[in-house]
Amino acid sequence: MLLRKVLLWAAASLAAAMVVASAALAGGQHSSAAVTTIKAVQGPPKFQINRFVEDTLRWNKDVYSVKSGGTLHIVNMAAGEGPHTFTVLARKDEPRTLAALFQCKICEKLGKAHGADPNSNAPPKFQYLENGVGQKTPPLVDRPGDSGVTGKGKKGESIDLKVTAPAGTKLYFMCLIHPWMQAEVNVT
Ligand SMILES: [Cu+2]
Repeated sequence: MLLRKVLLWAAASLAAAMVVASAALAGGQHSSAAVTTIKAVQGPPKFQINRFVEDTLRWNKDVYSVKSGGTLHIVNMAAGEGPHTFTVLARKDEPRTLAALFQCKICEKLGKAHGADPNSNAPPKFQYLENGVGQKTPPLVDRPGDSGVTGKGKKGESIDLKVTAPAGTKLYFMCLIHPWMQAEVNVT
């Protein structure tokens, strides 16, 4: 793969809150719904012999929209490379160069806060972070350091995060495990 997995870890437990999932299915693809679905997806790898192999793992969109007070439904539809994290970060902390992707400082810092051991596949101690601090319950999403792991790394696993940031906020987010997975949420 072009970019290695930065951290190898899986979630301790599945999120219990599955109620919102059905609401997400019913909600469809409105641009600013009460429930916005964010999917980790992956197409077939692109490659050219003796040149490169390209990892196509990504979020299904670059820009999402959610109402303040609404819910983000994060789904792992790309479990071939384990779980994903939805992690809000300051724009200045987004890795934007190849070197920054390979040596992702914010990923190391927040991976540590999750209680992940980069040298093992053991589940992280905390599935969630609130403002950069590990906890077992989902954060209220409104600022950098709010984070959740999708699960153990199985296809279809999901978490639901309530957005409390006021309308007009732009939330930049990434996956700590695959740092090129970056997108944003506009709160309306
Ligand atoms: Cu990921």
